[in-house]
Amino acid sequence: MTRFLIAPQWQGSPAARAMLLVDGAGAIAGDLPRKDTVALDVPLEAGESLGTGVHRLSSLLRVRELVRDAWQPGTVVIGGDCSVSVFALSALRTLDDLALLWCDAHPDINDPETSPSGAFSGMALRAILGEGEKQLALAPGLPRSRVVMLGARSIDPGESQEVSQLSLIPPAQVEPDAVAAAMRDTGASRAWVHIDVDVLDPAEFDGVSSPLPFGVTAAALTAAIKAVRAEMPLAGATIAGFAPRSPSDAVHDMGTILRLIGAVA
Ligand SMILES: [Mn+2]
Repeated sequence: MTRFLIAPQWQGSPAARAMLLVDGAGAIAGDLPRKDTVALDVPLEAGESLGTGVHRLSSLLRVRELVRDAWQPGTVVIGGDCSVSVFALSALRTLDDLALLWCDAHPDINDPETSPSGAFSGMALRAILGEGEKQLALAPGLPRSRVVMLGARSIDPGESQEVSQLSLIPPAQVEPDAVAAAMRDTGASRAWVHIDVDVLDPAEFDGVSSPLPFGVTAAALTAAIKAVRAEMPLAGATIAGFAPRSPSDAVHDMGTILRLIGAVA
């Protein structure tokens, strides 16, 4: 049985309409079994950077506290923006035997110095590696050798050096055996699957802040996740970035969302 943790949080997003992430989390929550779903009472306010290079840091720290308090093994965390993966991984007792499959159109591997926006979601993976703003970085961080990046196709100039050090699977090469092999090669014995829904191709998925062409199909992604699960158990998963522009748009995408949830749950 899987438990779902809903984090209707937007404070890490660079998008002009970041609050749509709150609507997206709510829409997903409405389609999950109520008895297995816990919705966090995330504050709506922006919060402050507290003198750091991370916008809205005070609110992000509060969301992290909420996620940690509610965390239980085997939980699927539903965002919100990609920051929720940092908070969920910070709740794990250890990252020692864990590999991370980062499925996202963006590497999210900026630090406060390279970030074009100051938005923490674009620094989320860097924080998981234990770097960037100290108040949010995991300590110890996950080694780069245990990250597999799937579907990235919008890489900031300040990120390319970092990305070149990771195991990379471009969108056109998302194929079950290749993804399973990349995860096996990390030497880890369990996996975390992070999915920003913008990894999907805009031809089959609408509800994201900045759609990017040449993405992954839901069929390819779910087949890849299935192959990974045949290799090693999941420690947990995140589904982030759902930002439908209207309730009817949310309905349009919900079949795909539920398919992704089915793949990780
Ligand atoms: Mn993204």
